[in-house]
Amino acid sequence: MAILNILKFPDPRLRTRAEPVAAVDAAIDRLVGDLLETLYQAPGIGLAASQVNVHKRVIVLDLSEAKDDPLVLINPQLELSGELVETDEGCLSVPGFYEPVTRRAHTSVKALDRQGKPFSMQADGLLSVCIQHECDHLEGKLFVDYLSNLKRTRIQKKLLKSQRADA
Ligand code: QAP
Ligand code: CO
Repeated sequence: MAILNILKFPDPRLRTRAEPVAAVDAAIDRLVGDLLETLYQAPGIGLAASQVNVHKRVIVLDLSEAKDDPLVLINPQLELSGELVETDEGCLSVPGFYEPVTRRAHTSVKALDRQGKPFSMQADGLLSVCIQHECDHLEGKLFVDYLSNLKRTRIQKKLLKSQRADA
């Protein structure tokens, strides 16, 4: 397994729309393993393949305290319902920033698991928000897109500045 480099906002590659996975084969299994290792060492609660510059429809999440309960969604299809809820969201591609985002409370998901087997599930609370956030990445969308232009521009400036300092 390997720890992959996470693209940082405003890298334009984060705007790529991901392609469906045609077959859950050994290469996808390796990608899932690498995504989980990258997620755990970050550490984070969710990561989309788009964030490591692999434009395939694969996301991994783990909201457990012990980081021992991974959820893998391949080619996820979402149906949203319920009331609007506001959550402070962050993102490994937008390090150091958490801002409130409003989304639907309930998510119904159909996806393939790591073995390529179709399954469905329901989510509420933080898991629902996190699934919606990660699926947005597959469309090239980021949580900062829901913020005011002023807030987004300020975050962009600060991140570009710290990326220059890193280089
Ligand atoms: C998405 O994000 C999420 O700024 C997953 O310095 C997060 O795992 C959805 C992280 C919150 C809903 C609510 C962020 C790590 C991790 C940072 C993450 C940071 C270090 C973010
Ligand atoms: Co994110």
